[in-house]
Amino acid sequence: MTLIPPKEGWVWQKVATDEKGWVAVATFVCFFLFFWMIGWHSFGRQNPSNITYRASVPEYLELYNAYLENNQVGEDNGLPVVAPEPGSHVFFTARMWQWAPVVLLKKGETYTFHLYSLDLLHGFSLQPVNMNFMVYPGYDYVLRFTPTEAGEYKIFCNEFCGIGHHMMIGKIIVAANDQEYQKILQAYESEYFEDEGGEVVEQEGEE
Ligand SMILES: [Cu+2]
Repeated sequence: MTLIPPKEGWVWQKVATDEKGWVAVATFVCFFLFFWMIGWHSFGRQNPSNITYRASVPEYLELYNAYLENNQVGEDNGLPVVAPEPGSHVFFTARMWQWAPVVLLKKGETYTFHLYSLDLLHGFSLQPVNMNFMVYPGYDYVLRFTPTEAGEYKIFCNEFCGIGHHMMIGKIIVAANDQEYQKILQAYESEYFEDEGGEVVEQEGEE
């Protein structure tokens, strides 16, 4: 016999004083945190609430592919690289198991990100700034991002999405100034456009 039932009527026995104290403490903490759930939106530097649109996979892919076609400047480990204009929209896709494209940004400029999952639930965890968003399939999540630090940011998928989940890491490069931006951009462009047999100078001259 592993369990002995307590004596009948135990429910009506008096509660010890220290136990009452703990119940009071727990109740206080519950209410305190409950109200802070609302308070943190104002005081806690929470992630910005985002605009969300419904979009089917073909609809979003059309946008995404057109975006890449017009903006791709290079390739990084097999992923397309884009260098969006400050203030412009950047289209991301999540799929098993990659975040694409790699994005080159300028410090202090604001960009509008679109996050979309092509298959199942993924996470957008931007580090080291620690901005975290859930990305459900079927929705285009819009958020504004202004990098305040230069350097390499990583996008980790923080929703378990299968066997390759831990390798699902995207990249955002933030250049400190115009000079650095041009340097990184040119490094990507020279490699990329050379591969395609074109010349960088001509490509730029056509526009
Ligand atoms: Cu994922």
